[in-house]
Amino acid sequence: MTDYDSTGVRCMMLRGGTSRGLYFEAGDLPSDPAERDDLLLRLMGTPDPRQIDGLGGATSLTSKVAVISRSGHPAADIDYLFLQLGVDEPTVSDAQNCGNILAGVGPFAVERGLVAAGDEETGVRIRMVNSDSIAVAHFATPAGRVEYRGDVLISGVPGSASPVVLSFGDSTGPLLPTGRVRDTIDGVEATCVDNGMPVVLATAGSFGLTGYESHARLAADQPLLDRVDAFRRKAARLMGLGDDPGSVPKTVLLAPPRDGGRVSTRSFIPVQPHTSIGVLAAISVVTGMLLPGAVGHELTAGWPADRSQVDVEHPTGHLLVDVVVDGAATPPRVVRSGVVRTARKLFDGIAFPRG
Ligand code: NQM
Repeated sequence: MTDYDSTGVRCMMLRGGTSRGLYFEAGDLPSDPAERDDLLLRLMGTPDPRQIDGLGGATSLTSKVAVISRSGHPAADIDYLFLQLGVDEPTVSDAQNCGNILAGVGPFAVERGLVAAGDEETGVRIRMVNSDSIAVAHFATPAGRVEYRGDVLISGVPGSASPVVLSFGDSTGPLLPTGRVRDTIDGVEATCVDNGMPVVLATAGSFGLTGYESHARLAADQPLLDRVDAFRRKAARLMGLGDDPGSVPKTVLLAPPRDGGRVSTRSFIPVQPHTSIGVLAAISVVTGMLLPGAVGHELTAGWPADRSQVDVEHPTGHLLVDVVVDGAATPPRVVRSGVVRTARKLFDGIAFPRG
């Protein structure tokens, strides 16, 4: 049996989109999930609000893990299991996916030799184990090496980097997990939708907000956070996610755009406010809004027919998503979704768990 405390664990840290994660090859971690989770918590420095004795960054967006292996699936090159670790609670959850951490998965697979790089560009077919669905990542690999430098800017990340273009196939679960396009939860009109991320949509006004509040203002409003938590727990039951739904669903409050975008959003993941918005969350928000009868559908009236660059406003800028939905089909069907992100390798080496 490996004594990870003395050998350490091979680990790469990458920024993926607006998140940061520890990326591992599955074979470098214990195969027993309980042992693996214990090791990951000790590497991350969880539980501790400051994660002072580990590699986490003291927020949920920087307490993320990707476990990567070659795939046995005929439509995929590699398997990507996403794990969300707690910060001050010793939790490890596979209940959700993460489209930001996904941005680093293709580059990691090339770095580790799990996928052969093309001379200019590489496409990696990734099975997202959490949702059993396929994503494809395209990124630059001049002379067979991952190029991280580039001129693409994404809101919430300083500087620019090389693009990672992500496209998603069909999500396997139902798009409307409650079976309805609209529900009433705690007297609030809501739409529960899942196109890769379970989200519950409501208007900011129904929570007594404008929808333009800063992250700090929302984070300081404990009664609001309590209300969001109660709301999303009821939504979880209606969505079949059970009484202890972990990090899903995310609540996303909508307001008319005010900065040239198509909608303004404030997301809660699942209780603390997001500094921006998750990738699959934004895709699910736009998917839901496009369905006739959904909360926020009226905001789509002025949207152009081309849905390849829907601009979602969030507290620190904009996220552009590509979503085409066939809302006339029964049940409604997603034709296409995708997004452009960037990623950057931060370190590659051996990480040591705390004892
Ligand atoms: O929705 C945060 C993030 C996410 C998830 C969260 C994400 C997604 O911003 O695909 O990216 O929802 O906890 O990384």
